[in-house]
Amino acid sequence: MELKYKFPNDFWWGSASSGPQSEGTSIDDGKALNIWDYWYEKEPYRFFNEVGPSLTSDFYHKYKQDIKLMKEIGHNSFRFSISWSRLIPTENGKVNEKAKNFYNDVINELLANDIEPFINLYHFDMPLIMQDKGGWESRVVVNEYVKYARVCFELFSDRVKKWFTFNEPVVPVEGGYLYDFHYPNVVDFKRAVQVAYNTTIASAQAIKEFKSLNILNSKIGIILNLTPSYPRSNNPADLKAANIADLLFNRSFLDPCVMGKYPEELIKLVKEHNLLPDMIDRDLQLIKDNVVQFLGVNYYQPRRIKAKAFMPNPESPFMPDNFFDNYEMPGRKMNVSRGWEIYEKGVYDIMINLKDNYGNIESYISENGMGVQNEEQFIKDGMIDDSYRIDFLKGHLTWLHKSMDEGCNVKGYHMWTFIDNWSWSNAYKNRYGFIQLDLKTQKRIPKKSAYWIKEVVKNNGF
Ligand code: BGP
Repeated sequence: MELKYKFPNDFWWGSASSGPQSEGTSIDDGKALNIWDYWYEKEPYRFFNEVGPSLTSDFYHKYKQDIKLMKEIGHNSFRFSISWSRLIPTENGKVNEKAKNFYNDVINELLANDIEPFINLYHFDMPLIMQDKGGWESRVVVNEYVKYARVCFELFSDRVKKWFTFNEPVVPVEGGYLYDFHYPNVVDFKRAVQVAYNTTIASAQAIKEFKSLNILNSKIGIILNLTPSYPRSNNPADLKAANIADLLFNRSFLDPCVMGKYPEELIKLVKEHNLLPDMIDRDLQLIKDNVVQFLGVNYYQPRRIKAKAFMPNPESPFMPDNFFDNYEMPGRKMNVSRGWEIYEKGVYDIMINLKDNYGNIESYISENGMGVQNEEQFIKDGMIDDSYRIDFLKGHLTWLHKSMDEGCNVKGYHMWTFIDNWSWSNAYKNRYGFIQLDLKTQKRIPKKSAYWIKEVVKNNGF
């Protein structure tokens, strides 16, 4: 078959998922509460149709079935996360044997099916006991996280060779400390900056631990959601606003994690507004010495920015949005279910930026996907015809391929996600999977896109 877009033979094809969104059995087998379990207990009305994280797609019990399906649709790699509150449920630091067995079984099952496990250590799921100590605002919690990371490396790195310290660390900052969509629902820019800073320290410290173990043929990185900030126009006011959004939401993590230092402009901005976090002398050296060895890029949507139209209300909390307005570009293509713009070229722009300004660090698309509501309406002969998802995939893969043609160091593409999963406060509103999950029966039914990706992987292109 004549292929228009051919990918390298060792390209990582697969998908990504996370513990809190797929494992279910939230507090069974010795698992302790994390902030999602707790928040749902306290305020179930904050979750779509009041569906919480206790069952999800029950990966905890159904992992064998799921891994078999992954194999069937051609996965050669799969990223999941370890749940800190499952592995180390109490303050004494003791490992939960049942959790250890579960993760060992998952890893072994993946390897037996020739699927390489990529493990992420933290996917928005702060253990409640750690949140009670101050969460990411506290250095005590940073140290506890580093101990937990070390336990994971020691338990699993004989078989797991790709590790990540965090998934999208800026999201808990935005959700939990600025915009009220994660627990603890704080709205406070200064505390948000402290949380962001401490997360970066935690990541660097975990990388230091990892390197000290000299694990053969392995590497450790971080997963960042990079949302290119496109200015409305070339008007200097728009350019300035877009640059600030980029500094706050992309470069605040990208620069320290990949280049080992914060952008001067960001430091200046933070200082000018009295937002500087508490720091310890050796921190900056730690960051410098422990950059990531590769990078996962999550990409869903661009950020479009214009200069602020009005003066902010001086009585309302000081926020990142004091510096810019979001811009709704006329004619933009939308995924209306999620309310996110679809802009396939974003993938290319991100990769070119990494090539030109970040040493062409080895990277891959670690999440990209399309959450659609009421997918049952597209059922034809018992199968969801998600042709819109296939178009979405094609569009993004085409631009990714172009970036590779132009020399970007891209190693793979993981879709979000394998099976419809629990999407935080959106719960099961929008469905992302290659595989449909029947919530009532827990039955797994491949969608059209599952058959499409299977062919793509088989041919290494399309
Ligand atoms: C990313 C997260 C995932 C996933 C995805 C889709 O930010 O890493 O956990 O949820 O976005 O977003 P949502 O579930 O909010 O629709």
